[in-house]
Amino acid sequence: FKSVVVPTIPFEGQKPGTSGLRKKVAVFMQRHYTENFIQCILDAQKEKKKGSTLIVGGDGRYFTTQSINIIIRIAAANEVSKLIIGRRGLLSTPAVSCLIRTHKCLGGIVLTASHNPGGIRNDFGIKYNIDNGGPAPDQMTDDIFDLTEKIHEYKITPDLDCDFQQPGVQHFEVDGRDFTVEVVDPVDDYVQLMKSIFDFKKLSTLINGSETRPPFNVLIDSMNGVTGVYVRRIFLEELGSNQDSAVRIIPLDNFGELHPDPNLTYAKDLVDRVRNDPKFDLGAAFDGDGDRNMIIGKHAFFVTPSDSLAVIANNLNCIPYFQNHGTHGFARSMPTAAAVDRVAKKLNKEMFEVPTGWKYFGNLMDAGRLSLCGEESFGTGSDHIREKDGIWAVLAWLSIIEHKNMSIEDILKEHWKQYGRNYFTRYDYEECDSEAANKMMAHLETLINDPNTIESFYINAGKTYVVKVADNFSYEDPIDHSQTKNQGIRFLFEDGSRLIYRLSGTGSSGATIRVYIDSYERSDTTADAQIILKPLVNIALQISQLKEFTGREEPTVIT
Ligand code: VG1
Ligand code: CO
Repeated sequence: FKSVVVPTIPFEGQKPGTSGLRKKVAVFMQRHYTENFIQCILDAQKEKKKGSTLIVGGDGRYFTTQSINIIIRIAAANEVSKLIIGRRGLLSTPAVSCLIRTHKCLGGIVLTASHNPGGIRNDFGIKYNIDNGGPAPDQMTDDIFDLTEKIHEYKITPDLDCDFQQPGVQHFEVDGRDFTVEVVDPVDDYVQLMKSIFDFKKLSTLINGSETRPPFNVLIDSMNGVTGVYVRRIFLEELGSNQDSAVRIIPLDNFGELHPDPNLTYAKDLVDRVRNDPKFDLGAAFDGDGDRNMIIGKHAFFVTPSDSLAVIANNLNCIPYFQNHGTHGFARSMPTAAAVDRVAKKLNKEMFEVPTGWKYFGNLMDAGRLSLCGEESFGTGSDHIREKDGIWAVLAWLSIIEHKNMSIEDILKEHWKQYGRNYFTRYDYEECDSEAANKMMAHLETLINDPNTIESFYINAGKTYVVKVADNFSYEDPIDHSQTKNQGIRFLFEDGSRLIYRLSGTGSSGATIRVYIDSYERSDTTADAQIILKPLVNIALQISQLKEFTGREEPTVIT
């Protein structure tokens, strides 16, 4: 095969957000659009791209096949030596991270827009992960973006056709060099990793029951995303869970027209089934690419991701991996409620607070200072890979339940009794007018810069909140000392309550405003979060004048 140089012109806005470049499928389908971006990803690797091996795969959404064909042809022409591709293009985000690490690759290209809807009218996405298995850091995504603004040609091998429906190795000669494509089973390596972390025998006994314990019934909802293939192998085949304990496990390129985001709004089917059928002891759902998880207990008892992180931190002794590897520090993203901080304090572990996005955990893990971390956005994970990991989180919970022989609700109640409870809720206002959202953020920026804001107070429903700190969160990475600014407007009150405002960096149209509300109670730990937090929610709307700026009466999603 011979490669050719194709002239092109830059496209505006190829700027990776919180987690990769996400746009409508139609945008990626424009002539040269995807080609440009792939060429820039490779060019950002400079000389290292030559002779490298890359992992390629994604959640199987519409445009996956087309984009993999483009990646194969551009990689071949750019002197990449080898691509390892998931069969049918499928790889969950955690599996990509796992494969990069086990095969010691230069990196991976993840084809997903994660929890965003898929299909021809919806979103596609491309994300680059580096050699540690984690999302490219800001420096690299900035480099990629700079390249996309200057690109004027790309290299491609137009006649190279390569099937990736079945596992196997294929060799090609491209411009006189060897180019290899290895198609792998998407699950094999990942399941090996999970078996090295958890005690599958114990988990199987938990699920199937024993002489002393009845079966523990799970209901797993893959929401038509990529986790279906992992759930089938791990839960149905390895752990022997019965066939009807897993639903929507065939990956569909439009996710069956649902929004593959595991929360109380978009995973409502699962929540309703578990609420109405007392047979189920645990319900879990994942997003399209399998890095997010939602855990609910019997009768749909909801575990907030912030609490999930804290409970896992408090029970790492139930998981063989941590017994073998020891435990270092814990971390959470800034908007995540601080429940895990209390566990860190008690266990005398280092605790880190990083900006939103999994890329900020990587350096700490590589430096051996971080074992377990999470985000309020249904992300939980550890240093076994460098991505959050939905299936891992469910296996972690099952390990804890097996060990403690308690229900999810009882585990949480015990935890709150010991540590107190961080009530947390997030209000999302999706697809707002961008200009209105920007104006609201500018208004908040003015407020935090006004010296009178400190010690000002807000009263709602008989509760008074005094502002102690008001700022825009910035972060210095403790390892490489890189600075990250403008990561969210914060109002920290004297009683420890917090209000945080951010604009989402994962949407593909308009602006999504996220308002995070967090309040700590030492003794009143079993109330309804929405009721407890109502006064703070009202104050959040008052401070931001969100309704006035956006015209929105209600959020689109509450988690
Ligand atoms: C959101 C979440 C963030 C998460 C990111 C990627 O980002 O808030 O916590 O890391 O999605 O998750 P944003 O900028 O929209 O708030 V995933 O599963 O979509 O890769
Ligand atoms: Co995801």
